[in-house]
Parts: sequence; C-alpha cells; structure tokens
Amino acid sequence: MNTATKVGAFGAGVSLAFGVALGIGNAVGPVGAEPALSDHQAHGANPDPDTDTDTDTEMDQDMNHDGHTTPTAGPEAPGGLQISERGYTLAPPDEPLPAGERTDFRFRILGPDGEPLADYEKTHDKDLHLIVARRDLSGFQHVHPTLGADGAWSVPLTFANAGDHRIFADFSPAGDPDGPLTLGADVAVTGGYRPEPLPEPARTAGVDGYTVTLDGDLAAGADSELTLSVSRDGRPVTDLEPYLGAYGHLVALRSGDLAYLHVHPQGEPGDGETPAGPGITFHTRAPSEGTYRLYLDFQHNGAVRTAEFTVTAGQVAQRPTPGASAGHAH
Ligand SMILES: [Cu+2]
Repeated sequence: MNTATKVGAFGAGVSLAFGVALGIGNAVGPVGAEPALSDHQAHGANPDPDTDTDTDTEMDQDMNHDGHTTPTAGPEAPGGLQISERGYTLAPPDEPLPAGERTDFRFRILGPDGEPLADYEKTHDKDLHLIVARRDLSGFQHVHPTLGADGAWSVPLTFANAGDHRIFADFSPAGDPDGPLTLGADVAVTGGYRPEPLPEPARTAGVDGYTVTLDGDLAAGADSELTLSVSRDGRPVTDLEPYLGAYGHLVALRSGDLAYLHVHPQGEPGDGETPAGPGITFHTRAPSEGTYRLYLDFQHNGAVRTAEFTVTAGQVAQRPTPGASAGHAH
C-alpha cells in the first residue's frame, strides 16, 4: 500500500499488479501447512528416522508464515490466466453461446465459501469490469454487468463472430486486504472459427473518424510510459470526457496466452494538472517480451470508443539482481 501511495497517480494501475503479486504471496503463505503434510508422508514412506532437518525446515516455514515476511519469489505473474485464484472462482456459462445475436450473458463469481460473492469494492466507479476478447485478440469488449439478487452477474452482449472467447472479470472483493484481482475463463461461441491474423505493430489507430497515436515503448519487465494522443480531422481533441473516473482506460493482452494487464492513466479529471487530451499517459510494465494488443477506451461527444494497437515489448537492460554476487560462492 505504501508503495502504491508513493508512486502516486498511477498507483491504481500498479496496485493491480501488486494485488496479483500479493495474491501469490498469500498463495505461497499457506504452504506452511503443506510441509507438515509432506513431512508426515515422508515419515510414513521413509523408514529413515533422520527427522532433524525436517523439523528445522518446518520451524523455518512456520516463522515465515507467522511473520508474513516471505517475499514473493520469481517473476510477477500477470492476471487473467486463472479461472480460480485466492479462493475466488469465475463460473462462466457452461452452454455454448450464439454468434451474431444479442444474448443475456450471465456468470457468477464464487467466494472462498463457494457461495456467489455479494460484496465488492468499487474500482474505477464499478464493482466489476468484464473484458471480452476472442482468442485471436479480435472482438474486444469492455462492459459493466449488473449483479442480480440471485448472485449472478448479467449483461447484454453480442459476440460478433464464432470461436473461443476469453472473458476477464476484474474486481476487488470487499474487505480482502489483497485487493483487486482478475480471473479469466474461456467461453465457446458456436460456429466456424476463422482466426484473424494479428494486425502488424503500428503507431496509429483509427476509430470512427478519430486517430490515436501511440508514443513510448512497452518494455519487458520494466516500467514503461505510454502516451496515447487523440485527434479528429487532423485536430487534437482537447475535450475528452471522463469515463469511469479517467480520460482513458487501457487494457493490454499478451498474444499467445491472453495474459491481462489493466493499466490506468497518470492523473485524473479535475486534479488541476491532467489535461482533457489530446494525450493520455499510462504507466505499465509488460511481464515478458512478446506481442501485445492494446485497447484504449476513451469518451468524446458522449460515446465511448476503443482504439487498438499491436505492440512488441522488447527486453531492456537487465537490472543487477540483489545478492547476485553470492551466486559465485561455489
Ligand atoms: Cu470497466
């Protein structure tokens, strides 16, 4: 939390990433119970009575567990790759959906008790953000379902084309200290699937007469600043309208596995320093090298539009790893 506060305006976006990292930290925490189990199994399976090291290990893990000081090891895992995480489960419709017609799309979020989760903390004005994209990264939609009394979320949705689609539920369970998380699941849309090749990387995207230009580079494993500038008929748009508490929302999906990054802009409407266009600046971090599809939602003249870009995240100079010199011990 302190770190998120320090980084200031884009803390919200960063805290999503931290939320994921913390989720892993917690998922690792309860492992303290597992060594006891494997310890027990080891005793059953292995007649060797050398238990001293086992006991030490168990104590160490207990201390770590109590202190909650175990840092999250390994690379930061992106969101959206799991249907169940931190005890929360996304329950998508189990029937294939029709293509090309409006459906009442319904799904549930189950809490750790197995019951539909009823209480959410708003993030960016909404209890839950639903992102949809076909597996080939086409057909992007960002909608806000409503929670019914029966615990099911629903939203009218039209899947334009057949094929497996990924759905992402981006939400923050009320009272959960680990904050927001994003669960992902596939849903089938009936019909013949003709995957479209991903458009080539480009710095400009057109949508409904608007031109959006991308400045900055997406870096793998390092903070990156991206500025997306909106113009119309060759003139910069300087009266963007706030949408969900910001002048723009950016979602990035990694090609190949649709890992999900939800990033948010620097500054917010009415803070006295963030202009209403033409540029919207975002801070994010690609979890790896690779190809990503960026989807910018912005509002102007009362309508929300989405500009899409294909970008390649490159490697940046490796930062020295703390304690790396100790690696030369042998
Ligand atoms: Cu949303």
